[in-house]
Amino acid sequence: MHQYLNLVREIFDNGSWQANRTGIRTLSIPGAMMKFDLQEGFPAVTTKRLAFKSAIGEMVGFMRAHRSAADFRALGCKVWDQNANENAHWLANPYRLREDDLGPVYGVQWRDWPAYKLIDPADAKGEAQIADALKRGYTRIGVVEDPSAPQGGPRVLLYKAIDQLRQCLDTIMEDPGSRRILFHGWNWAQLEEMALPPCHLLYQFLVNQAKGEISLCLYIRSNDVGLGTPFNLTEGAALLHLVGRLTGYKPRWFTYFIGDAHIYENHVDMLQEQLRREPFPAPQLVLSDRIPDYAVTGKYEPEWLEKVEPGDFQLEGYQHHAPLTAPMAV
Ligand code: THF
Repeated sequence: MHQYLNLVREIFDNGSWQANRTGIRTLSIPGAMMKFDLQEGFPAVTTKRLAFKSAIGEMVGFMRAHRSAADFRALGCKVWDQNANENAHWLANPYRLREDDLGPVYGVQWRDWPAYKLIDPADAKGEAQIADALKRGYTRIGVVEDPSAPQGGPRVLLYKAIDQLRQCLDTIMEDPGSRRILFHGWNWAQLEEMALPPCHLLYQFLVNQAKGEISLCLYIRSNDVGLGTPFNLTEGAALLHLVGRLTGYKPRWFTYFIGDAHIYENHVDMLQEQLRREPFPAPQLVLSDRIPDYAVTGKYEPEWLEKVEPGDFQLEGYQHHAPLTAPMAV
């Protein structure tokens, strides 16, 4: 994991101190990239002990569209507790439903992105549009006045929860050459309903049919390099392994783009200690045999996106230095 340490070094060398929402300053750089060949091993941080089970639990919770820190805890992941219950702004937010609620974060958008259509039934193509929407799984909610329509007038309102992740898998199976196999977390219509707007927010899969490989580009608008990056690397790589297994492709390139790459002031000691340590060789990720391998069965079973359990992911040959940790900025 020299790439991780190079990023840490680059931030120490070139970063600027910035104030932010948390009140704990960060040393930040604008824009960074890391690229991993998953055939060479799994991008686990080795210069401290990676909380692998916790990170995998978080990814499994996202795939199940969880929005409660309690659900993440039940999967072995406690990292959402503080954002759910200790941020004063969130505690005062009218959209916070109850203790442990996070709002419609990550997985809710991945699996249930709320989509609406307003169709003018009087338009020449209105009936055809409504028929098309119903065919696509939209539900007719009712008739409303559309204030944005130039002449006013009634509009048929239709709703559907879009399963972006499932859509990605279906497209990998049906149209692997597509350059549109992506899911997005940045839903402007619901940002204010979330405990935290998404940091890792754009995932794009790329298939190389000739080589039988699948790759992932991930964009993270803001990344806490001390705590968040090791988790997000683990999760993206694990997701690519899982999607590859379910669709019959070998996981290959994992490219990781960061917008604001930063080190919190109270993580400086931890990361300087990591720079003094020599990284160990990358471990291997082993997916359990329970998860059907499309390349073997020839049977497409996307329901495993929800059925998969944290224990289905194991790191083999993970050598690491002594544990180090630091507080999360809320
Ligand atoms: N807020 C901040 N400030 N940084 C983040 O990275 C972050 N996230 C998620 C939401 N808000 C964030 C939460 N992700 C840890 C790891 C990931 C987190 C938050 C915290 C953490 O404390 N890790 C410790 C212990 C983990 C454990 O034992 O479970 C570690 O040492 O790795 C970015 O997605």
